Amino acid sequence: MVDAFAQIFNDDAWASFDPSSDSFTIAGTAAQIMLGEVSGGLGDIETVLELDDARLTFEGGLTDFDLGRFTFFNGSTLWIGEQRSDVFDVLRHAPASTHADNQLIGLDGNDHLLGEYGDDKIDGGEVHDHICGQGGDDMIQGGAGNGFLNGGQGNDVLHGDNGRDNLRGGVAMTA
Ligand SMILES: [Ca+2]
Ligand SMILES: [Ca+2]
Ligand SMILES: [Ca+2]
Repeated sequence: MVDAFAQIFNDDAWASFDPSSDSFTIAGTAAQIMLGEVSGGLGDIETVLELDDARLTFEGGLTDFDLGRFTFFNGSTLWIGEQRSDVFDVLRHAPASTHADNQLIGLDGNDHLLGEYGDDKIDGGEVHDHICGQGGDDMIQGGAGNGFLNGGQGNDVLHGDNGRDNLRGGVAMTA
């Protein structure tokens, strides 16, 4: 959190912090941010949130990341799964974000992830994930393991990564 505060005070153009609610407002969409784990000074895992050249660092890994503390531009949703098989469908689980550019991170487990009309960024993580970007120009990453990736409509970018993947850029599938 020390790093986070230093960054906020140095540059409040991209992120602002509300101490009364202990929450951050990010001046970018959930799909625009880069989120990843790094090892901190004492070998502890930290999560780094980056937007362009600015970054915030938080104690703990992605599964410890408290999503409730963040608000992203245009009502977009950031969602991170557990280390098991998760289902996340933007239309069902984040209906206010169906036209926003969302980011879904499946992590471990056979995840079933569905974007909606926005330009979504979806990363299945490990094992056999089933991902559909639906409308919009989506960025889809299968991660390790056999995946089923479907971009739906729009100019999508699909990365199968390791494993035997089934990639489809064409028409949206029915959920
Ligand atoms: Ca989409
Ligand atoms: Ca997964
Ligand atoms: Ca798409």
